[in-house]
Amino acid sequence: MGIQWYPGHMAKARRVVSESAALADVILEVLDARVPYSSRNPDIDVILGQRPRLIVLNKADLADPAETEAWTNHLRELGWPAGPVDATSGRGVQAIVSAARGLMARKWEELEEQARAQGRTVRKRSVKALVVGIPNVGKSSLINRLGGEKHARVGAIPGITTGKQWVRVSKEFALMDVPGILWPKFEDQDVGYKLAMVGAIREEVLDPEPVAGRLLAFLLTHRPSLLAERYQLRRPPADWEAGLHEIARRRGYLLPGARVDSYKAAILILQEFRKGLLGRITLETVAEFGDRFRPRTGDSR
Ligand SMILES: Nc1nc2c(ncn2[C@@H]2O[C@H](COP(=O)(O)OP(=O)(O)OP(=O)(O)O)[C@@H](O)[C@H]2O)c(=O)[nH]1
Ligand SMILES: [Mg+2]
Repeated sequence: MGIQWYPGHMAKARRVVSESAALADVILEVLDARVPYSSRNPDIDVILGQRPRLIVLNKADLADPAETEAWTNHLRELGWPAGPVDATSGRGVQAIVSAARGLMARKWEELEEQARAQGRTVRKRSVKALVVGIPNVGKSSLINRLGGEKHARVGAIPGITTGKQWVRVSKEFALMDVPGILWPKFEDQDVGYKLAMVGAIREEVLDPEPVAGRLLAFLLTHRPSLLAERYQLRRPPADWEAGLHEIARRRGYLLPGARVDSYKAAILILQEFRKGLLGRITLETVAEFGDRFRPRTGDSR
């Protein structure tokens, strides 16, 4: 199965993000801590331009903590200010605020210097930060956390935010919430599958079986005990198809004719993975994917 998902509204969303970026002082680029590589828009530098940016590894509560720490360190070594966040509990949010303040302090210095050279003075205004990322990654949740209130609508399916909205979170900060964006083509099908696993792609356009199948194959290779525990499997299944069937049987998902309902099992596995019920799982490690991030260049800090 090929995952291709670029409905018309995505092109519009991309335009909204790009235009909004032009108005922002700082960008918060939200990645999914479980798939830092696949959740990063390959065109992000083009869309955002050279603006101060910091990387938020959200949903850290669902990811392997050791891997999230490794990713945070790796990104920082590449020159990106970065930090893990759990936008549902608010963990890590204060560190992001401090980092954003740090970025802004540098920018104010530059502006003041320029103004002095031109014999003007600059008046400090609130910082405008744009929050960008793939659908369903937690942008609106993060904004609500930063604002300490429910400003932005949040939901478990991708595509909740449709327009743009400035949210003033304090005297110091105004945040812009925009729709999540995907890119027109997944060069690497693996990226599409992972985005489907973490819930960035609308269910209506997905066949859950191959997506759950890929997840099972990953878990059978890397974390077999998690599957055995969650679904009380006596023996590790030989492959993902056997796994899917076994899980369906254990759950009593049966169809007429003594067949198992592997479709229903696939949906269950994806739902449970997304809720963290299978454990804290990172699908992309620094060891395997770290070198796909380039060092920060120019002024994109
Ligand atoms: N476990 C966990 N869930 C989160 C976290 N952040 C957000 N969520 C959940 O993820 C889902 C999507 O959150 P939103 O804040 O609506 O995501 P969004 O990026 O604004 O999504 P769109 O507007 O659709 O692009 C919701 O069910 C949130 O409760 C997090 O850090 N951890
Ligand atoms: Mg949103």
